[in-house]
Amino acid sequence: MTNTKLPCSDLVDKIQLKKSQSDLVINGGTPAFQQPLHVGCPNMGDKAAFMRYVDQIFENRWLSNNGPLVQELEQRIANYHQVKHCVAMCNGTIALEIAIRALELTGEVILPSYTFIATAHALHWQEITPVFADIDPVTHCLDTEAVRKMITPKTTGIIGVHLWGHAAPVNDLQAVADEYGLQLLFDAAHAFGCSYQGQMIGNFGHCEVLSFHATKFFNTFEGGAVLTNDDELAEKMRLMRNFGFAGMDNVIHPGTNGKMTEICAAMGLVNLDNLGIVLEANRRNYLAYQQELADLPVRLFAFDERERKNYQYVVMEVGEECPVSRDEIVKALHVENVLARRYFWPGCHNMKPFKELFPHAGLLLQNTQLVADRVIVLPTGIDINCQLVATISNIVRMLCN
Ligand code: T4K
Repeated sequence: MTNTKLPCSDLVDKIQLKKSQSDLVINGGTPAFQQPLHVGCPNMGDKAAFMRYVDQIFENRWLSNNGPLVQELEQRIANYHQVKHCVAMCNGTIALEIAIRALELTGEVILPSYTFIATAHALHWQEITPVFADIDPVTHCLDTEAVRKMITPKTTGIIGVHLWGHAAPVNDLQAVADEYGLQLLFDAAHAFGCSYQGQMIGNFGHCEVLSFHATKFFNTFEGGAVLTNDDELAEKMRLMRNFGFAGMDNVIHPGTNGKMTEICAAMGLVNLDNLGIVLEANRRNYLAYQQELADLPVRLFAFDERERKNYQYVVMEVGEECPVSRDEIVKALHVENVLARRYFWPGCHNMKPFKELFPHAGLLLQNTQLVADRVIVLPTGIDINCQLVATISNIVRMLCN
């Protein structure tokens, strides 16, 4: 593991300390931070190690098409998640699309509306109707009973989303899928390195889809993968990501271009060596937020301490008991240069094209609406430290008092 120093010191030197409410920018003060603090600032490993891989790529003259670095990355990610196959792809959305096609989903597929829009787009893009089911207001993941209510004769599958890295109700969803003969897969874009009942994500449903986007716990610039224990499914997806080629001039399956490049795999290999540091920073920041926000009328999303998690998303919920609204807090944080996010407001069902296609979907999505109106995601990662967390939390405190 590389021993990279956490690069927070520059930011700490430039903090504008706030002692009273009049110091807030909304009251005429100067911003707490000179540079914007992003949710999703990339966690990057050792640059020198990356450059050594670049040299190797130039020497090999092998840039794409299942190159040696992609194969090494796949093996290491499969080992990490204790799963048989990792099929690397160019991004998480294409990985979802390929998994959906490989499972031959058609008609209607049930998923949460409270997710990143890519989950719903991946279905709609393939002329499958996304049917939005409500979530549990505590876990923010699919509510199994709500899923049951949305099943029709046209339903062919369920996509559970492990939101914030917290596992969807895997066993209950599997029981429903078995009862109705449906395919089950998981959007595990947030769940790299997380577990469910002690077993690593990647081992549930027919397959699980990871995202390695720049903003994720683990990134390959852009990238994604499907994890599965199903040999046939893995083989099918390998064909599909490479136009269906089974050797020179031999196309044996419909396909697309979902390949990961060697340069992306190089970034992944470097970032895998840095995962311990990212996890340590994320956990430290999460615990610091927990302590700093404990006495405020907000709630920090709680993770099950028995499970493995990556703490990549620090999710703060602003309830009705709070004297200021969620949107007022976000606005006040933004002018302080804390670019907190309202993920995943307003819910997929309120975005195009789904808003027009299903104008009444919200009637059955009351918990989705409630949660989407409450959540603020705060900055974390290796560029954030406890002092920055304290400053951000202090702004929230002043707004709430
Ligand atoms: N399923 C779920 C549940 C997902 O959350 C996602 C992706 C997917 C599927 C699809 O996987 P991919 O096809 O993306 O692999 C971001 C990401 O773009 C998106 O990947 C992610 N989810 C989602 C949760 O967040 P945006 O539109 O909110 O933000 P974006 O990409 O503009 O970046 C956020 C902030 O991060 C920026 O304000 C600045 C900072 N940033 C970003 C990049 C790319 C940097 O500092 N450096 C960078 O290089 O979607």
